[in-house]
Amino acid sequence: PAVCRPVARGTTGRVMRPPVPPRHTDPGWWKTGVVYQVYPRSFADTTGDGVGDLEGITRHLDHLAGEPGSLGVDAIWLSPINPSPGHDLGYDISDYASVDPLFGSEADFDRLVAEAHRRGLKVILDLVVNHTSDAHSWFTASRSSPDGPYGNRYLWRDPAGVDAFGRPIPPNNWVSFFGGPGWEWDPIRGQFYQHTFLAQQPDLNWRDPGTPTAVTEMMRGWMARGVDGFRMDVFNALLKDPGLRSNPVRPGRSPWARQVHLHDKDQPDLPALLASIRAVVDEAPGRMTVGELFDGDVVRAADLTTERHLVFDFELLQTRWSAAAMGRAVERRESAFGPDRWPTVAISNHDQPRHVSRWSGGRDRDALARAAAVLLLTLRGTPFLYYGEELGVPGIIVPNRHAIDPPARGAGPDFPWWNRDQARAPMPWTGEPGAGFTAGRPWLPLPPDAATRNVASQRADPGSVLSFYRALLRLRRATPALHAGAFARVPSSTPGVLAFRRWTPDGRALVVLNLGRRQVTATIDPR
Ligand code: TEU
Repeated sequence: PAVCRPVARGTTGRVMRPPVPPRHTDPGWWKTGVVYQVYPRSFADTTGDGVGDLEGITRHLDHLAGEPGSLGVDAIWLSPINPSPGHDLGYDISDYASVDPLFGSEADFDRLVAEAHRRGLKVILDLVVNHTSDAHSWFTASRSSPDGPYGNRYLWRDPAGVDAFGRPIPPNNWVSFFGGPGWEWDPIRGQFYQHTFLAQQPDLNWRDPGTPTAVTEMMRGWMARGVDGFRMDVFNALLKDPGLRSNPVRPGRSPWARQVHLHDKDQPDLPALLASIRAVVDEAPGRMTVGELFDGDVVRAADLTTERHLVFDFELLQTRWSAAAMGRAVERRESAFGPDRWPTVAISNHDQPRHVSRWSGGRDRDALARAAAVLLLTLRGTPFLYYGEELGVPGIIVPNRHAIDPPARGAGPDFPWWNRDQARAPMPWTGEPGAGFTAGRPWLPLPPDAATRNVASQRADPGSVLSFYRALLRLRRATPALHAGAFARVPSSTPGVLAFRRWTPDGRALVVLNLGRRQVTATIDPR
């Protein structure tokens, strides 16, 4: 079995020092804290419709913070809660200013924020502004009145010509990340519109001055209701090449991979746009953003990171569970970010296979879950913990023909796609039939082992994955080296072992992980 020690003692002595750094040196919750990602559909259903809701989140806040038995995280990030036709399950928003009735009322949201704040939890919303839903009133107005105030709000273009059958040809070669062309012909306007994701997710034109004005006004509205930050969906794709030039092509496994994405994302004027959006967030202290890097590497993630504004990179998420590979990934991150920029640590989210299933490869799942917890919570950076990982929940199996995730339904040999339903199963709270998640029929199957692997059973078991997370989070909070310290790898010649040190001027920690399949005795020289 994989053996892990949350924080080992080095040959040089004890690692745990008294907590509480002086307040003036505390760089902020966004840096030292731990963010817990809630996928609202799957957290807790209080109405019996089988879909999670805001009231369900509020009722379970004690699981996260505020009482002695809580996990002990610092913030929650809610995947989108705005009204949406649901083609991409909330990532296609039809009204930015309100709460989807599927999840409850405006009052439910305000109560959730108040109850979270009462427990010291910050609240981060998902800001999905690369695109809207095609049901958004901006799009309806844009497609019907090219000369009206919303005429330029999306990326409309005339066809490049017509094909042999008289059908309009798209303006350039861009493709959708979710398969198929990146342009959709709109018979109402008689033009194509561009979409990086589904045709029901038209991309906003961020070069139309109306777009930043409307989006920042909307952000101010949520901040006025107490929101502490935003996770910015595919934030490096907001701006496109003004001339909409075709991308260069290259060999690859899918249409998306067969292009160099020179012109449909990562434009030179992106940092200036981000600075203006981040300035709005910084209008009051204590707020942050985390940008989701879309299809880019860790160097790009580091480039776009600034003070108080984090970026998700997917280096660790895409690395296999081996000490050598993980060690290299960690070093690439460290050298890209350098000592002055602060990374994030994410090993699972709503788009990726759950790491327990992705990495276990026949290993003991609980041991893997614990070792992964150590990685998540002791590397340098702000950890983002995906709901259910604290129980070691495995992925569920949903065949593509039953998939709810839209790109999975279009998967094929030229469009390989991981069915994201598999990471979105309802949270198991109890061993009862609906797992304490719902009194009705859950929108996705419950995890297969929900009857035994759930919050109630793990709370009562000091040897559970949940108890391990809780203890580790407590240790992390009490140890400045772990939540704020510098990082360096410690060499080990023992196969399977990954070791590193973390330190501040007045405390240090040594972390030793066994990623191998066998129990080993490692000699570590922490120097
Ligand atoms: O995801 C963008 C996205 O597809 C990438 O994060 C991708 O998973 C990564 O590059 C690895 O291949 C965001 C949301 O997280 C996702 O749920 C939405 O479907 C998508 O944007 C569109 O809004």
